[in-house]
Amino acid sequence: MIKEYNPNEIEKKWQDKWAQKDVFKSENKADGKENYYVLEMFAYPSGKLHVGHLRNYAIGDAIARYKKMKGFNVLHPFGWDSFGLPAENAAIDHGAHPGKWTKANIDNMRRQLKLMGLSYDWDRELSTYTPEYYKWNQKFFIEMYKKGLVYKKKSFVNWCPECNTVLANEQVEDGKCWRHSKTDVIQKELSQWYFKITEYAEELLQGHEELRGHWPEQVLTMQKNWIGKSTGSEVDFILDYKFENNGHTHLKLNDKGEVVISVFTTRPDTLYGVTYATVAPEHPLVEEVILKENPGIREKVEAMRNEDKIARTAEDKEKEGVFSGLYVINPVNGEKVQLWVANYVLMDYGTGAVMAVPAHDERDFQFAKKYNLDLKIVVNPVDKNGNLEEVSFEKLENALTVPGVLVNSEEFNGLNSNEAKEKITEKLEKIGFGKKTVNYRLHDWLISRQRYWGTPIPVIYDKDGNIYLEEEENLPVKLPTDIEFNGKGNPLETSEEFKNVILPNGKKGRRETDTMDTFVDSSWYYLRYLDSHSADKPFEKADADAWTPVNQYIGGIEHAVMHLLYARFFHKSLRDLGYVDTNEPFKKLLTQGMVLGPSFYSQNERRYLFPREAEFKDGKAFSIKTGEELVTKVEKMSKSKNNGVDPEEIVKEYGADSSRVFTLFAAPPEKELEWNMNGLAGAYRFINRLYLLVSGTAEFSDHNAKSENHYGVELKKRNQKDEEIQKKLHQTVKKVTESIEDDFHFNTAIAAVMELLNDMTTYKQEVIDKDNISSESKKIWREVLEKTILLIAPFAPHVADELWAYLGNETFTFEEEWPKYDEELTKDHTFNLVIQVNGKVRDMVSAQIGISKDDAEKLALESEKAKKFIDGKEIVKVIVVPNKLVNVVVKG
Ligand code: ANZ
Ligand code: ZN
Repeated sequence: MIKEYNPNEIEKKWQDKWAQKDVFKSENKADGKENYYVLEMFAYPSGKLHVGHLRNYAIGDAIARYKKMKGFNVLHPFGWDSFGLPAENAAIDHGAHPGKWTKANIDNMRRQLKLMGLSYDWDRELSTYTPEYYKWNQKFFIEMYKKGLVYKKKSFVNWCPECNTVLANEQVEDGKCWRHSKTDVIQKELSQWYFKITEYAEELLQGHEELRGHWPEQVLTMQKNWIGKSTGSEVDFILDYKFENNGHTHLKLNDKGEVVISVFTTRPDTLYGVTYATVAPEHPLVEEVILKENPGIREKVEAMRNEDKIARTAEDKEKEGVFSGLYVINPVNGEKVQLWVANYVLMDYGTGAVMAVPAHDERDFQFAKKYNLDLKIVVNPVDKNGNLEEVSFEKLENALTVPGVLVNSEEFNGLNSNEAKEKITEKLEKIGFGKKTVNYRLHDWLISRQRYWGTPIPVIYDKDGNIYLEEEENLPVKLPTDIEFNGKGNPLETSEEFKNVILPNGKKGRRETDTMDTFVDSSWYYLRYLDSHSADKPFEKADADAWTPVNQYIGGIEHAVMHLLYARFFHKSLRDLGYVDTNEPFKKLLTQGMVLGPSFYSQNERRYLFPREAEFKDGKAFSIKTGEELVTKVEKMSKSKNNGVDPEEIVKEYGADSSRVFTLFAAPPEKELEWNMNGLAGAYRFINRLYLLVSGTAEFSDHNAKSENHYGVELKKRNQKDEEIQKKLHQTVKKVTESIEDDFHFNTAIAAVMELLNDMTTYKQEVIDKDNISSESKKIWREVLEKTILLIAPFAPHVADELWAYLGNETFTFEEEWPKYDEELTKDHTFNLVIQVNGKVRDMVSAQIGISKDDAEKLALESEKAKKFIDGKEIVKVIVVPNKLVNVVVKG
């Protein structure tokens, strides 16, 4: 009986059955099975799924189902990254409490996810906005504080006027807010909370060795650049100034009470070329000494402080500075050089002070030129032949930044730059004016935010501002609900009940109103899934050791230096707090490519039109309303370009299976995916064909043939067509398995099944549709149908289960074993035997591999085509190359 393929009906039916039978429930331990943890990055509950989600989850689900069928104990959970600003903004705009908005969004997105038929173990679902979750953020914060991994510090920080909160460095992109690409981030001096990620800088870098080959190299490079390790020397210059120490200084003093200005340099070989020195406008020397001695330059200094920090160091940005009126002394030659305050020196890199070598550093060069400062060449570049090139100062247009041979450098003259770096640093160490050091661009992670919708920081202050950690038995410190969302300042400040607390000593205290960066929430959620509902532990250590690092993590590249670096830091901190023994959170990382769609821009209307507003002629797009030809592009799907598609509508129209098959088939997971309605329709037709073929021919297959005994097929009894379809089947099983094992190349896997389906259609016409089907053919057909269904089960699970049941099976494909192939059956058993006469090819015939020399000779002599050249002539000899050719040599 042939039925209509009706995805909506089939999908609903199987989703209900899976839920009823709790098929996707997973156990932390399964005897005799190896664990496999597959994790898609959890979702921010914006309210609706987008196509990027669909792709991410289709990939993750295919992996989870495949690994389950391969016999692993699979963990595949889902949750919600549900703190953050949008909920608060919605509260300001619509008056709904952030919690209500968030919950409604989660409910809707969970409903949409369920339409996709994903194999999540929903019992493990977690949501970071719940006190049951964020309680553990607070506990970790307290333990990290006690271990010195959390501290509070006053400094200049990034402030987004739009977000109304500070931002971590990672959240500033080209001087703009990561959430507000048009808003300049400004600098504010504030007292903020930090996680000491810099303590792990070296380990985070070294850890890349464990990840190399398993993470995209691009992500490792981005992290490496972000960590920014730089090896060099610290050199101490003495300030030529009599400093009165009042006991409150932040300056570095030597035992003679002199002020020491340490600089960080990667080029100690240029130390004799120093002609001036600079400090950052934020350097403590500026307030403590320079502006006291020289109050007239305050305005200039403050203007520099207010400049954008990123622009300040950009190559093409004009350097600004002002002479401090003071001098410092070069430790190797005793030379007195001017000390300047300069905008291109940053306080939070190195020591905040620089020894300037205009002859060999480009920024110093530009600065010196502008302010008429001296240049002194101390490194002569070596040309290719090793000869010194004469360089004079007048000829210079740029700094000489390449290494070379030292000149004007006393006893170091003649050394090359590398030797000189070592030797000069050795000298500094000997005289006590410097040492080798390593610097990292990575800064501590600023985690406090002046917002409501985040984890409250578990800290109380007394009236003098002393810090008290909240008692552990009082955790969680819950977010209060008596809050005004008026869009002004931090909403938590409006709750008297939250702010005012009594300290353990009975005195009045004030609760910290800053909350944690939401990246804290996402730094350890993969561990919480192991015990999502436990009230007295974040998770069990034994589980954490058994399940981390996560075998396969899947998400977007945009998290390369935020989430993925923070989580690695957190995992290592938790290890050092005794929570887990492993070093890394994620063993393998797959960054899925973006989803692109065609966009249609109207130059007249200056906006992107929706596809429904366009009509198409000769591959061009025109506005339906005005007829104007539109600018078409294929670009990342986004709301602002009106080129997105709604996954829910797609699923309603074509079914979840077709949508999943299309996204997996159209591109390998790591590459960009061009959304294409024809492709989607193609996926639908493929499933439809498979559905009709299986449901239309199942009755002609041998229902008693079981996989356990290789479907009872006796190889010798197969006819040519049986042999061919079975060979194709086994080749396909092999191809699909290998494609999945090769970094989850589902696209080639699905392509292989499509090819198989073509052969199956031919076999159906030539064998199954005929009247007397042999019993061997029936067994083989059974094998073909069953294995094909199992092969597509990870991609199109609903229709797979439907057809599986149609064949009379009572299990779910999810519980079945992944189909096996027999290497022997994948091989070709025939080959094309080339027949030559006197070395010229005259014919080609099909022969069994391993055919004997005599039989091969016989085939050649029987060939009609060859005969024409042999008959009537004398056969001198017959040469046979096994499994290749026969050459008949004739005379006359
Ligand atoms: C003298 C010198 C001579 C330098 C020379 C370079 C070339 P990386 O490689 O990025 O680590 N520097 C040090 N601290 C700085 C700060 N806080 N703000 C701005 N610039 C700073 O760069 C290290 C080099 O950048 C250091 O080496 C220093 O200039 C400058 F021919 O010292 B160098
Ligand atoms: Zn912002």
